[in-house]
Amino acid sequence: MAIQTRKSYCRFCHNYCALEVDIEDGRAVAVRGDAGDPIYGGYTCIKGRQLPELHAHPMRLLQPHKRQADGSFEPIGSQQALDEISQRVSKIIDESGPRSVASYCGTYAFQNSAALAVAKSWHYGIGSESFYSSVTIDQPGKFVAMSRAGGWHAGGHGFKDADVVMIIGCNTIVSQYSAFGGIPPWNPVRELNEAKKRGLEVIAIDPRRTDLARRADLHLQVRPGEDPTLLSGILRVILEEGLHDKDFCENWVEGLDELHASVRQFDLDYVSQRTRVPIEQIVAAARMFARGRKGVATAGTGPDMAPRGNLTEHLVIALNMACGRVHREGDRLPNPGVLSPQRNRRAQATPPWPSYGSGPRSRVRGLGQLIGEMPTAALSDEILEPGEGQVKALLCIGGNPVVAWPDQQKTVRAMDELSLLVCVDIRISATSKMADYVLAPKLTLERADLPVLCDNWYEAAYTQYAAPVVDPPEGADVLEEWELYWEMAHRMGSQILLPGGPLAMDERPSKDDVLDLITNRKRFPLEQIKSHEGGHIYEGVEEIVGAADPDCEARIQLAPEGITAELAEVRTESGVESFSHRLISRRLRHVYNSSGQQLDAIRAKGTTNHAFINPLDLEEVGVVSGDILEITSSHASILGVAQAAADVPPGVISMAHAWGDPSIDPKEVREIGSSTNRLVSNETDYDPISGMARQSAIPVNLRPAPIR
Ligand SMILES: Nc1nc2c(c(=O)[nH]1)N[C@H]1C(S)=C(S)[C@@H](COP(=O)(O)OP(=O)(O)OC[C@H]3O[C@@H](n4cnc5c(=O)[nH]c(N)nc54)[C@H](O)[C@@H]3O)O[C@H]1N2
Ligand SMILES: Nc1nc2c(c(=O)[nH]1)N[C@H]1C(S)=C(S)[C@@H](COP(=O)(O)OP(=O)(O)OC[C@H]3O[C@@H](n4cnc5c(=O)[nH]c(N)nc54)[C@H](O)[C@@H]3O)O[C@H]1N2
Ligand code: SF4
Ligand SMILES: [Mo]
Repeated sequence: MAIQTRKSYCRFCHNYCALEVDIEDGRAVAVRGDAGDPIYGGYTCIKGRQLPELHAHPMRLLQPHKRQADGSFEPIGSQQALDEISQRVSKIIDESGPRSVASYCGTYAFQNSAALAVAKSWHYGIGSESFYSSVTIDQPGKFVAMSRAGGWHAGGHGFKDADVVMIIGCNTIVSQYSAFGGIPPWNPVRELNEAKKRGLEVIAIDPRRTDLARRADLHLQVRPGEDPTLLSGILRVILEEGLHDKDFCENWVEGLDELHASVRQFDLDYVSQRTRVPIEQIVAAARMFARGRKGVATAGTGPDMAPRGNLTEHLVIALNMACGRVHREGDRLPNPGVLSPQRNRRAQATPPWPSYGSGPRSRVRGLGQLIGEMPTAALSDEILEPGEGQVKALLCIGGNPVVAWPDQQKTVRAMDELSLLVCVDIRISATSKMADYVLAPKLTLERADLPVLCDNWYEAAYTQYAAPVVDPPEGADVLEEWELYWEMAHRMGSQILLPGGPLAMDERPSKDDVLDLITNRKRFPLEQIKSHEGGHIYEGVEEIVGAADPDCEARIQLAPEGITAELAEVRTESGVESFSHRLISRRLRHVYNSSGQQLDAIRAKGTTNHAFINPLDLEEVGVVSGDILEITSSHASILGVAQAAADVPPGVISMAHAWGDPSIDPKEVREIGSSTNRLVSNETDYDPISGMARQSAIPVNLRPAPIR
């Protein structure tokens, strides 16, 4: 049979690379980057290239499965499973109230462009505040900081015309992730090389000499967890030397003097000794950053998972705002968003907005909602803690709590305690193997989607619609993540209200209907977007930044409540502890958190999450590459396969999360890796607003494992 080629985009990660898919006999046989795509230009990575294998993989669940009395799983028809799940959910609501039913939307809920909106609205419809997602264990500090400081209506400078970027603990070249002005992730090496040709200067702040740090003009090899001190030192130099944008600060900023007084306490001897960054480099970074006319500082997961992520993110805002790194009147905004509404941006500040502190509270540690979501770092406690509001049912959508949440052993106890655990997962994972029902999802090439998540990350007015290009394998009984919620609402008589209106409840709507209601204020009708096969740049979307409203009284707050006190507290710390190393998180190119570890081409790249460590440290501990280390925090121990790595400085160990299994047999660490979240406590070292536990810069000791 002839091969047919269709366009689609990859959803293995959130980068959404434009693809061409070869289809033979109704099955995808090959994928490659769409070389004609105006944004991606043919880019793909090893993970995306496995889509054909993934769709046909023997581990892939093709039917829902139900746990039996003896603990085994048996296939069950989807309508039967949905009837039973709806009945059990209704019963739990009747007995314990709507709050006892929770959803956790993990990374693959973000990859299906309808899942999050429908899940959230379903919760609203049944009156349950227990909506959780991976956002609150990712970089919650960004939301806390933005809401305290306020912002700039026309947005901050982007990468494309920046003279300088400061990238703090973000490794886009591997993660394809880039927040607020970092390296465009579509083809990061190409983007970086082109920008360097036009003169861009790059400052990387990372304990590890990463792929990005090697290409940077300046690499500050900060001690893990010491970003608040380092950024305070950098700000101190900028403000002491008067390198900030005084006009901008005078007109639009409040609290600069208080912030200056706070960072003045961070004398460079102290900063250097605590962060292990030489004084000359701190001064050079401050001058390089402030010298550029346009530029941006941005942070990733590393510093946001280390202690005081909110403060780090505040200092990032302070660096950008003190240097006036925002779009001004008359600036051209090439992409205010294609799927988003026109906003008529103005060159003015926006006031602080309350993203936390109101609404329902968590029952533990005084935590509450952040951006309308309950804090995932406390969900295991909400399940284990008896009493009014205890979570009894969990719908886990494309997530893997047992390896991703802080405190693995507590998470396992929580999954065990639930009256009902439903997972929508492509496979039997460390979490779904504990479920009562595992529902089998449709995969990427079988689904329609729009890149809602990154609509205004693109630096051109670009979007792409993916049509389903293959059917699920014959005999499969699969559904989409959002369809679970629709089917429950349909049976339970509740509503799902999307931004564009309610979903029809008598007959299941099409995916296009759902996408249309989610993106109801898009610039172009869905039919027009669908008429372009593949990605397309749209004309007439760009905006020119307008003048400030003369009555605008909003100012960016550089010293909002809590900041000066927290900086004073940091200044009193020595940074010394009784552990030899700090364990930092990282991403591996060939896997996506716990996804991909099962595929052949990926397993050929490695079957474990190595403990990367400096050769000098290896020698000191008395092991060689390939030996097994025992890694012990104040909370627990794990095993890790040692791997000498010159890019990791002494005193640091670098390991990816989301590997292994809680019931790991020590002999299996080479085959399935181990979970760094076993080392983490969510009760002793956590953020008081988001509950974010210390999931990077974890103090640990090392020794050769008793078992080799
Ligand atoms: N120590 C430490 N902990 C961390 C982090 C860290 O850096 N260090 N990072 C944190 C961050 S940033 C995040 S986002 C979280 C991630 O947390 P999670 O999202 O909970 O973890 P994942 O491993 O990404 O889980 C994805 C699950 O989706 C399944 N899956 C794969 N494809 C599909 C699909 O097409 N559909 C469906 N329905 N399911 C699918 C996979 O089998 C897997 O079980 O972890 C956090 N935890
Ligand atoms: N290939 C691949 N891509 C992924 C993922 C994956 O698992 N694999 N995961 C996805 C997810 S869920 C997310 S949220 C994004 C995250 O995207 P990124 O934030 O870019 O994640 P990382 O690549 O882990 O980069 C974090 C960097 O922080 C450094 N770091 C660790 N601790 C500290 C610290 O205390 N201070 C400083 N300054 N740096 C520190 C680490 O050395 C690392 O280089 O990536 C996504 N993309
Ligand atoms: S970077 Fe790789 S995994 Fe991510 S969308 Fe592109 S091809 Fe897929
Ligand atoms: Mo993430």
